[in-house]
Amino acid sequence: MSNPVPSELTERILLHLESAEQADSLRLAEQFGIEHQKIVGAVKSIQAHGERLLDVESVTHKSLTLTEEGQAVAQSGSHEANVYAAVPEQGIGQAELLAAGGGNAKVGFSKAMSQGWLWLDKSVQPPLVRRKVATIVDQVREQLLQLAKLSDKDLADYKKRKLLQELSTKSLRISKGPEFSTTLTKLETDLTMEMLASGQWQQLKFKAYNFDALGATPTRGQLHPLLKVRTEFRQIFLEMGFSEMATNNYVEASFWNFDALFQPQQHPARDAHDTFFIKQPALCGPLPNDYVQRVSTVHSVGGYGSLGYGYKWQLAEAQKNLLRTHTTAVSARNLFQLANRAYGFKPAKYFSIDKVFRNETLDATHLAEFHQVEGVIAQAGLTLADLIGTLHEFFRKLGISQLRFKPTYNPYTEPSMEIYCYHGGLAKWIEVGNSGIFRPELVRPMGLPPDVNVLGWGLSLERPTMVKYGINNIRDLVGPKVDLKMVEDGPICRLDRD
Ligand code: FB9
Repeated sequence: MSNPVPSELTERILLHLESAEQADSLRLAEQFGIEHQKIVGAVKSIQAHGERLLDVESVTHKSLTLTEEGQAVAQSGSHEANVYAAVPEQGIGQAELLAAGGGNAKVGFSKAMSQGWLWLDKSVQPPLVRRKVATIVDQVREQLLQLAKLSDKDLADYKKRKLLQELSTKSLRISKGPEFSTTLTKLETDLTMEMLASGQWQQLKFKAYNFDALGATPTRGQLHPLLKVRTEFRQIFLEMGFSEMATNNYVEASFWNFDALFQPQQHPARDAHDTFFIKQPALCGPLPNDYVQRVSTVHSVGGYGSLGYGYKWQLAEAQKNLLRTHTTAVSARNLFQLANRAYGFKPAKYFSIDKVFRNETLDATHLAEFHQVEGVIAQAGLTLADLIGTLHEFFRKLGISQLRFKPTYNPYTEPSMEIYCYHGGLAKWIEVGNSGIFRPELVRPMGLPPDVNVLGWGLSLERPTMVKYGINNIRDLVGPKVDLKMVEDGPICRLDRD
């Protein structure tokens, strides 16, 4: 609590006003011989008292004062007068004159020349500076000593010569308010039972409610920015008619994470450098046999128009448990369900947003886990145009309109495209995801009808959250080093607004 304003100062001001009607805080300060700030503090506490004892308006006083240089000129003469004074009868070399005259000699010399006080005698070598007039009047100095008489033109000129500066000081003009009194009666801030019972409340003065006062922010939970962005993504998918896939299984069988997605067993992503394999339980539970058979076949000898990979597919490899490396494994499970529904295939739109794990080299934007956002659409006759159209609609809802697509390779989609957007804030094109049409070697063994195509795309949750919240290092977003204040003060997230 700052040092309380001595109540008598408030009373002194009120008493002063009793007779003066109105006053200026700067004048009062001089009069009371008290710092101006104290007066302002006292006025503020009278204002905060609750009743309108005073009317207060802030006024700005513009005053012209001499600058340091101006004071020097007023004290010891203008630069030109000093230069003139330094010119001896017999004249003096210009260089010597300027050297002797200090920092302002140059200005002074040109002013003295322009005033016609000096002239340069070039008839001698070196040329000599000589006096042109016997005496001078240092008008500048004169004028700076009596500012009040100066014309606006001169004032402006001296301001330009940085001899004068305009100072603006703020003060308070105070006058009696509608509830003026010379005493600050203590205002009650609480209506107590006793006051009511005794009826005393009728004599008392109560402090007015200040409805502008900000309430104390209740300590409350706060959603982590990632969860706010997840909510926005969910909203977008639901608006586009997608339903969310269950993703509550971080541990996945290699079969669903890789084999079902037609990712060959010797693919580099399948070794422990990229994937976290589970030691206990090392192997998964039972897999749907006939489907496993079809997957084994398509890997080894192909089918559905594919040559396959031509290697001996191992069930043991497919049974290895791992931490899923993408939620596309979840899509595989759901597409298999869709293909084997009791009532046969029906068009479907699924999405998932959950954690995936990759044994990657850690850097400012990569951790060993991130949240993948994925969308898949299964329907007869879908084309690449449908995928591009859907991506435009999806990213439009993310507030992103300019998209570019770059062909890429994924083991489970053909054609595949990386998605780029032009990000106005970052003023550059950034990669915002990956997409493609799932290969027949993936969808056909599942039992999906031959005319059904499945589109898919994916991105991360962390990247858009970092861009949205202006976070450059992923460790400031997730992990032990996160500043909870960042979470507490995180603004609401509207992806479609900048
Ligand atoms: O999120 C990514 N970038 C991104 C996304 C949004 C964004 O929002 C800003 C407000 C505008 C900013 C950036 N990326 C995908 C692109 C890169 O960051 C990339 O370097 C990192 N990627 C992750 C994988 O890293 C190995 C992001 C992650 C990713 C990549 C691909 C998929 C999912 C996540 C996929 C897929 C897929 C493809 C076909 C079919 C089904 C799924």
